[in-house]
Amino acid sequence: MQTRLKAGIVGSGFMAKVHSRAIRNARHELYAIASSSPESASQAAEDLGIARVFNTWQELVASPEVDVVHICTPNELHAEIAIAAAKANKQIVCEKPISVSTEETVSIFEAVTKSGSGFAVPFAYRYYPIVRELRARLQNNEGGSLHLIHGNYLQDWLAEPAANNWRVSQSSGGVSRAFADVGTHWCDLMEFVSGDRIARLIAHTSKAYESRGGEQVQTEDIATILFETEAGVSGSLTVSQVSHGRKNQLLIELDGSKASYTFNQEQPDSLFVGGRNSNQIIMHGQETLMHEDAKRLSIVPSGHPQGYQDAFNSFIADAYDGFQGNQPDGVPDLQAGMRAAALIEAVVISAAEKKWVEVRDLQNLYLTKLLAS
Ligand code: SOE
Repeated sequence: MQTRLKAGIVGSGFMAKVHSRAIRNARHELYAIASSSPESASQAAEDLGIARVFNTWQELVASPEVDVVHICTPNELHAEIAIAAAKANKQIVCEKPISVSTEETVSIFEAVTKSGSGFAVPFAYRYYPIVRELRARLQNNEGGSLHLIHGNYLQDWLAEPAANNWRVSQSSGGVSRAFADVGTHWCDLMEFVSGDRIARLIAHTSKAYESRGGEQVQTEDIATILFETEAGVSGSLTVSQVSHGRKNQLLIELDGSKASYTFNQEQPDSLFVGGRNSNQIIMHGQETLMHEDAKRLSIVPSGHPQGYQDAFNSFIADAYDGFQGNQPDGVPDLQAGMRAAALIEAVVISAAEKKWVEVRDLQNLYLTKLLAS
């Protein structure tokens, strides 16, 4: 029997709204909110129907009533809030990227490991039923041995030169922007479905505009990456937030010796399965999917589209299930957050030094150091 946990959200933007719907959908209590000011917190509380407003995030984290802290602020605040929440023995859901530097990520890792807090990171694209079906087919070797993985993550919300956002600034968003913001989603999904990991990469980053709204642009609009996985698979990734007409296209293609697979987040109810003699389109639905992990997340019959919020709802439901001692399959946890930090670090170094860079295994490196200390 699940306990009804009380959630406190820090932040009042687009992601805070997505989190709030998912918390309610999972039948937990949307208890409180704090934001950059009491006024914005009060407005969000009214919009979202939240009873309790805290004037500061510190008060929310310190409240004995709050069980789970959701960090939905600009990236620069993630580490400070996550560390405080860990020290207050809260469960934590922290938006990606979990910090603006590897150093901050390690500090989070140490605080969360010491406190034993649950920690989930919304790499929620793992929760489309079709993604679980793809993962199961790859795990069953139905595609044969993979020899190529490629794709892109293309958006256009920054395609106009006047468009700006806190993510563009290094101080509030971090040294990397396009790759850290969405390239990490692509990498997480690729490693999740394939069971393989990027061992080394070479990256090139660029800006579409040198300034936005009169401010100098410090972070990349575009990242183009070649990589090799630990299993020796070749890969490529293009990330752009300035590609007109591409709203949120996370496209991943995995080509094996027996079949190829294509998943496109903008058409998340179908999986393309390529073959020499014929191709298939697999649709989501209890009666069409073959694997239990996919059926579990398929909450309406085939032909009824499931979307992003449905995937996010499933992510939160599983994260909270994990906070209560169960172990649902595939929850993106602190290790996923650290993995993203290692990839961001490699992309930033490679782009600056124009060379191939090995991706560090931060989790094992710092767990070893922590246990030795
Ligand atoms: C903006 O690029 C953004 O909101 C990302 O921050 C999210 O992680 C992604 O899911 C949608 O686009």
